[in-house]
Order: sequence, then structure tokens, then C-alpha cells
Amino acid sequence: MFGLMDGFLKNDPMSLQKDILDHVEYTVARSRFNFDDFEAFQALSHSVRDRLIERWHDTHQHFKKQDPKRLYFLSLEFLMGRSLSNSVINLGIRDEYAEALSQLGFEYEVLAEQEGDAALGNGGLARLSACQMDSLATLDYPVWGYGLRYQYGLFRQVIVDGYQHEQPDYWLNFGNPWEIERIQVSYSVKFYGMVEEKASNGVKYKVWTPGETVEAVAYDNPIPGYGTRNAINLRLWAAKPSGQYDLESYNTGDYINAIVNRQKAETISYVLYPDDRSYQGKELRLKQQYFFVSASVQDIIRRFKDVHDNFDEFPDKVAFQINDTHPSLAIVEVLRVLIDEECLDWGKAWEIVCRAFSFTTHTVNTEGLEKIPVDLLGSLLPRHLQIMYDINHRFMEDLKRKIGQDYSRLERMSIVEEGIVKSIRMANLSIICSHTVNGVSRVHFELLKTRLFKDFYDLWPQKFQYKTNGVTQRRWIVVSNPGLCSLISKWLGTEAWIRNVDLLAGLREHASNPVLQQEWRMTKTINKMRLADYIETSTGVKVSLDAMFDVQVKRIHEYKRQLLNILGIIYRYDCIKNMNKSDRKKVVPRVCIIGGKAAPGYEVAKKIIKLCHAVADKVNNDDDVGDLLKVVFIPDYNVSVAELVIPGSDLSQHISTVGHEASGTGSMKFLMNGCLLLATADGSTVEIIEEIGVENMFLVGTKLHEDPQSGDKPAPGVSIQFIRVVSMVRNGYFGFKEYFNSLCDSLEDDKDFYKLGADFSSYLEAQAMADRVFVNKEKWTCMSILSTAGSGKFSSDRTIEEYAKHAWGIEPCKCPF
Ligand code: DL6
Repeated sequence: MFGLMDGFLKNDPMSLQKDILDHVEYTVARSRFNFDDFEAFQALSHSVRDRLIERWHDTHQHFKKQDPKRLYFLSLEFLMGRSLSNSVINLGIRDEYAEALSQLGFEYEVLAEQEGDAALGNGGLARLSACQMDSLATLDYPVWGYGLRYQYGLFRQVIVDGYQHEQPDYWLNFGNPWEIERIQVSYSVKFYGMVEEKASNGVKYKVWTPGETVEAVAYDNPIPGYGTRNAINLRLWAAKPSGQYDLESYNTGDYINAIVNRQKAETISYVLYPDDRSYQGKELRLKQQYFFVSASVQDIIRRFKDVHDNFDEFPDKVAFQINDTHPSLAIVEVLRVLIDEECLDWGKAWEIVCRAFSFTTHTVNTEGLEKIPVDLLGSLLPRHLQIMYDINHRFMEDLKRKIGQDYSRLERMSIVEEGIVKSIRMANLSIICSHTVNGVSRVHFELLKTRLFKDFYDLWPQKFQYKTNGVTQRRWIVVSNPGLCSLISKWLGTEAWIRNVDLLAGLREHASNPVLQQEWRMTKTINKMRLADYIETSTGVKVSLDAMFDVQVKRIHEYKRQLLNILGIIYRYDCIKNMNKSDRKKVVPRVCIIGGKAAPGYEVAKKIIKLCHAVADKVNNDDDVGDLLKVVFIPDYNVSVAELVIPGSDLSQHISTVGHEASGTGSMKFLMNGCLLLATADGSTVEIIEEIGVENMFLVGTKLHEDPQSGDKPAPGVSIQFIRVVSMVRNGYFGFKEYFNSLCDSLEDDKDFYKLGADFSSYLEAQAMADRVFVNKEKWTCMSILSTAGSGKFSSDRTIEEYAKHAWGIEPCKCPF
């Protein structure tokens, strides 16, 4: 009940009620005698925000006083989802608010549903950043997050006749109570222009005269920790026209056009790029990257200089984390500021930078690595390109001394890629300038060492580490599955697991206890009811609670193999159709649930979505099959939909082609919620198997003792079942014959890059095993409890502790209550 002891604001239900009503009257400007659910939600949010601000001020005062080494977490994407429930739970005052609201005639849950998602990110990487911010706050680390305040987050997915359409996400249209606009915190960010060499007293130096200036304005988002007074800051930058008047355009008399052109500056932070794999060669994307990096670096250096006057101390006070290569211009920007503005010599500036930066890559293959055309860089950021060339020149000279004239290796390790389009390799830049290079799972680390960055690993093995990803149990159990949360606390006799998730292991000893099993199943049924209602309202399909809810929700990608799932569904349908009555009685009813967005330009992924709908149409309208099989595609999958889907799932699929998923974090959320996994030994799943035992999940494909990375083994022959289901699609059994032709072509032997044919039999076996276990309720429930019990390792709290110790060198800085 730490939340009752807050600062000036009182947290008893009476005080909260008064607060909410004050906000109805004075913030929302509605009469306290007449306001609707949305207005009540707005007032409630502002009341919570007041409490967040109190803690946030205290935390920053405390950080200021202590002056610890701070971490600056730079990420172009944060997928925060909703904030209300997470905030009231972390503040420890959810029940008090629920009581206050009920006395006012409102239901807390109904108001929480009014909130839209903050979807400032695409998928895995972006949600990981959000989970890590929660852990950083909870563990009292002195941290600032920095990112971009996109006006349009990830597009809304609308399904029309089974096809995906993209619509803008107007998430700010109804206001955002969680942010604090800081008009006084703004920095000028410069682009284009030219660089001249000048000299003074025989010392040469470079002067960059920019051609365009845009203002970056800060929007602060307090992130509360759980069970602590600490609330850290996520500072997001929005672009505004510069205050400096472009006199020339005004003087030409074209006043209107001059204003309109200046307004274009805002487009920099307008929209999130909706592809989570490739952004190569887009000027606006590069502008976004530099815009957010430049403003953040100015802010960080200003904060450092407020207290320190010697840059020697910089790496002892500042740690930068760059989340993939998207913020890696920060490295060059810090060098530029230190050399051009703070007048440090190259050697000193270089040493500071190399001690300050830590880099995490989330990518598994060379094609996924970011490259920026030299022409584009040279035009937008001419001084930065020079610095990149300087870094590369020194690195290449040093490397030649170490490895000699191995030109092909020198070429591979160079920051500059020669070719038709000469480009800068941002990953090489990041590795060369960072003190640690982090993978996101053990398997990923092996890939980095042996394939992706082998040349660099051979040179600097000590730089390479991995920290297996994790997710926050606060969001993924406490907020999204309150029933399970209470049940766990009851059986462990404590709520301490919410901060120390290893305690979940204590459930193991009760896994076969029939009383817990009964309560566990009851909780699942309630969550399935919630999900079934949602399915009916969002898709119109009525599903039976007795069926196994089998779920695959994630971005649609060929390597994630939603297509394998759909072919499996077709196989199941075909089998049912060919069964006699008595065999049908043995069929385990299934509801196959798929959800996820395809990048707007990713045609194959869009076809997969359409195929899913085509199959769903056929199956769901076949009265002969009835409740034995239902197929649903949940539209517009996002964080808040995930909060509903995950707790209500029985089985979840993570079936990427081995060697293609760096980590995967969806599996961890399902695991925490006691959903059984049907998965390949890819990414973090390998470590999940070690924690829960392979006997507690359904493994597809290679076994653990075989080399999960090896793509070199001959593929097992394609089964007759595979040929049959593909030909059903090809022959138009589900309609749209021509449209699906290319999908079917891609599954032919030599073109089946993602090995669907090779893994199909093993996939069907795993599915059949899941059916067999599902009918044995005791066994299934036991496996489910053991899944939750074994999920402790996959908390982002553990990941963050590892980063703090082994990469960032930061210590907790706890604000006194
Ligand atoms: O590390 C977070 C997440 C991993 O779990 C996924 O396996 C990986 O695919 C994803 N990568 C991205 C791509 N981003 N970039 N660049 O989201 O990262």
C-alpha cells in the first residue's frame, strides 16, 4: 500500500473522487453533474498524471542531488500501448481509484477501455523498449529515454473483403493526458548546407554552415516504477518550424508561401515508418534519425555541462544505449560536438565516445542491416559524412596493421560499402565506436559471432555479449491478467513476485495440486470468455469456450511462417471433412486465431492475410464442420488487443524458420500467462525450453541437441500432405486462384526458402500432440502451471540488471519515499 503515502496529494478514495471531479470541471471543462465515460476517463487520467508528476519531480530532484552516472536510452520506436492501468498499478492505487469511481457511478474497467494505444513503434524492438523502460523505473536506475513523438503512430489495419488496408493512426486527436509539453525545452536541429575548412593560429578546423534549421520541442512522459517512488522520463521530440525568420522569403513578398514552407518542418516527426525491416535510402527517415539524435545529444550535453566542466568525466557520468542502428548517428554527433564545438582533439573525443556507447542489434541477417547512401548523407549531413570517413580511415589503417593486406576482410569491415550505390554501413560504424555489442538471445549471439559480425568478433571478442530479452510481468500479468495475478499471489502467499519474478518458480510444487488446477482452469475460462466476446464483436464469429484457443499473433512475415499455420489449418479442415461420424467425435475442437499487421509495401505478407480470410470464410461457413474448427483473423492487432488475447489463449505458436528470429518476445508473454507453446527452437525459445523442459511444450522441427543454426542439412522430403494442401489453394478450393498462385509457387521445392515443406510433417505431429494432451485436462493444466513457473528468466528486470552491470556501468538511485 505504498501508494497511500504519496507526496502532497492524498490517495484515499474520497480525495481521489474530489480530484477527479475537479478535473472534470477545470481540465475537461464539463459540468461535474453531467459528464460521459470518455470525459470521466480524461479526468481520471489527469488525476493520475498529477500523482505521476509528483514522483517524477522528486525523482529528478533526487538524481540531480546525487549526480549518478545516467543512462540515456535512445530508440526511434517505443510501443507503449495504454498508460492508465499500468500507471495506477505501478503507483499502487488501482483499488482506491476503482472505489472512488464506483461511488461516482462509473466502472474503472469501462473507463480504462476508453484509452487509445500509443503505437509509436512497429513490433518486437519497439515493445521491448517499452518493457525495458518499465524495468528501468522499477529497479530505480537513473535513466532518460529519448525518442520521436510521431503525430501518426503505426497505421490502423482495416480489413475489407479479407484484404488489409492501412489507415492513419490519429492517436493525438483526443489529446494525450500522459505527456507534458515543454515549450521551453527546445533545440535547433540543422540540416544540409556546406562545410568549410578554416584556420586560426595555424590550427585548422571545420565550420558547418547549415541550409535548414528545425526546432525540436520536448514532450515528457513520466514512467512510474512499481513498488518505488521513482518515476523516470521518456522525452519525445516533436518538430516545429524554426523561430529564426527566413528573411529572404519574407522579403520577396510571398508571405503565404513562406509560412507554408516553414510549416513543412513539422513533417519530420509526422509519421512512423511502418516497416520493421528496411528503411534504406529514404531522406525523411534519415532526417528523423538525425533530428531526434541531435536534440537528444544537445539535451544530454547541456545536462552534463550544468554540473561538470571537464569532458574527461563524461563517460563516468553518461552511458548511451543505442537501440539497433537507427540512433547510431548519435555517435557521430557526439564526436562532432566534442571536436567542432567543444574544441577537443580527435584522440580525446574518440576515447570519450568509445567509452560512452553501447549498441544492441536486433537483426539476424546482412540484408536487414541498415545502409545509408553516401550521396544522401553528404547532402543532408555533410559534416557527419566527413567524420564517418575520418573514423573509417583511422580504423582501416589500424586494421591493416593488425591483419595485413587481407583486402576482402578489410572491405567487409569497412564502414563504407563501395558498389553501384556507395553507402555507409551503420552497423559497422556502431560496432567500431561502441564498447559493447549486444545480441538479444544466446542463439542470436552465436549468429553474431559466427556469421553476421564474425570479422569483428575475431578482432574484438571482448566487445560481444548477449542479454536475452525479457518482458515486464507488470504489464503482461498484473495489468492484463488480474485473475491470474491474484491466483499466483494467493498460492505463493506473497505479491513479491511482481518485483522478483523468480519467485514464480514456487508454483512448481503445486503444479499437480487439484485445487490449484481447478482455480487455474477457472481463471483461464474467464479470460477465454473475454476473448470470445471480443472475437465476436471484432469479426462476427461466435466461438465455443470448449475449443482449444490456438493463437498466432505477431507481425506478418514470411519467416514467422503464418503460412505454415494456415496450411496446417487447411490440413485439419480436410481431415475433418474426410472423417466418418465416429471419428469426428474424437476431434478436439479448435479456434485458430491469427492476427498481425503486414508492412504496407509487403505484398506477400498481404496475400497471407487474404489467404487466412479466404480459409476462414470457407471453414466458418461450413455447417458440416461447425464448432470443430473456427478460423479468425483479429484485425488491427496492437498492444491493448494483445492484453486481451494472450491471457485467453490455450496454445500459442512461435514457428519461425530456425535461424531467423533474433529473440522473439511474444512467446515470453504467453509463457507467463500459462499458455502452452508450439514452437521451433529459434531465438529465445531455445532458452525457454531449458527453463521449462521440452516435455512442457510442443517442439516443431530440429531438436535441441541438433545444431539449430544449421541451414546446411538436406531438407527432409516434402510430405504428401503438404503437396495436397498446397494444391487445394492452387486449385482454387478457397477461391482467388490467380491471386494465390505466387504464394503457391513460393512453396515449390527449390523456392521454399523458409522451409515450410521441410517442417510440415513435424508441425503436424506437434499439433497432433497438442490435441492429445488437451483432452487430458490435468496434464494440460500441469504443463500450463509449469510454463508460468518457468517464466522467471524472461522478465525484462533480469535483462536490465545484466545491461546495467555488464554494459552500462550504472547503479540504482532510489528516491526516498
Ligand atoms: O529484440 C527485440 C526483437 C526480437 O525479439 C525479434 O526477434 C526481432 O525480429 C526484432 N527485430 C526488429 C527489427 N528491428 N530492427 N532493426 O524488430 O527485435
